Amino acid sequence: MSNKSALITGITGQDGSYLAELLLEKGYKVFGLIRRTSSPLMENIEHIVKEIEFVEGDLLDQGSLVQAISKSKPDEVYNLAAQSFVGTSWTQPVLTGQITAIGVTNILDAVHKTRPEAKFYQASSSEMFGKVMETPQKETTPFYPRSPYGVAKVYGHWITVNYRESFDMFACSGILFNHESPRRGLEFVTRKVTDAVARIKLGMQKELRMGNLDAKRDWGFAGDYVKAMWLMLQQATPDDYVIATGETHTVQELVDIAFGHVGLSWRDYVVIDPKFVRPAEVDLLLGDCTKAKQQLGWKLEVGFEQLVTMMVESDIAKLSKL
Ligand code: NAP
Ligand code: G4F
Repeated sequence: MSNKSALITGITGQDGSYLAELLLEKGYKVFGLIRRTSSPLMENIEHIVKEIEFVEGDLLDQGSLVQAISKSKPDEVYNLAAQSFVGTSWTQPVLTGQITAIGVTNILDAVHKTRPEAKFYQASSSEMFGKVMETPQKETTPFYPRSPYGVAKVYGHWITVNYRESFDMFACSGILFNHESPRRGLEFVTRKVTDAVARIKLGMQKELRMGNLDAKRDWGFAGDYVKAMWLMLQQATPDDYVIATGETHTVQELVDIAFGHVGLSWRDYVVIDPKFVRPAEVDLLLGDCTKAKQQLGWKLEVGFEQLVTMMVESDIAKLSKL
């Protein structure tokens, strides 16, 4: 068992919850940064809430980050907090930049000034590849972001590289392709679909309004992806890694599998609504994670169809209890 400690920003989110579970299993003392809200939502970490020590803070407030780091004295810092929904990044572009871009400098700099020996993980994204310059995308593929979110993540990525090169910090950036789970937020396409399929099956909803069904994504399971985050910080030297499945599927395939799993045809329920079509789309993401497989020994356990059916089953179980 480890006697290390870790500070996780974004602990209430999908990835934060799986990472906290993983680190607790490994014997870490886990600190979770939470921001003050009037109605705290802890659904994803309810089952482990007693094992986590919470520290108050916000990526927008550097003083609070310095205090959180001074209090927790972490060996490892995982920066998972972000305004993470691409759609909202067009309606709140400034806030997205402040949290998802400048927020990274706020925490990196707080680590550099108060705990420079701590290892740092930045949650970078395949959205940085945007209008892809090559397929499949790997660590050396040039970035061409297509949303304010993608632009902010490119900044977060490069400032992490810059602190590593300027100050010799152990800072890694994980370029993760889409990863999903029953804990995914309801506005992201996978969970939106599996929640709707469950509601339609249970007679609680009549139709599902969607945007672009032709977009292709490389979708994996979040539980597999947090293992890669941890592996990056256990290496002898810091580096950046693509984490992906190496398979791509259209949104239509996702919808087809989800409805098919409960014996329904998506064509009877899906309505295309321009409201969900984005001002600029990322048409195709497909990752090449050869480097992570070879250097980290990372491997995938859950495939695409298994992921979608797991999410449908989970949503049916949740909604059946209401
Ligand atoms: P998520 O479920 O949306 O969680 C985001 C987390 O960030 C929440 O805990 C949220 O806290 C926190 N947060 C937002 N603004 C904050 C602020 N100003 N200060 C402190 N905390 C703040 O996201 P996720 O899917 O777990 O993703 C984790 C990270 O990986 C994000 O940085 C995301 O951009 C990145 N990423 C995700 C994927 C993916 O497919 N999931 C792929 C590549 C990269 P509240 O509960 O208070 O809102
Ligand atoms: O599920 P999405 O909203 O995820 P997106 O935009 O790929 O971003 C996610 O993955 C990134 C990694 O590549 C993360 F960095 C980011 O934080 C987030 O987790 O949309 C996926 C695709 C898009 O092409 C979108 O246009 O689904 C398409 N789509 C079609 N109809 C829809 C809908 N997306 C949403 N959210 N809702 C729809 O009704």
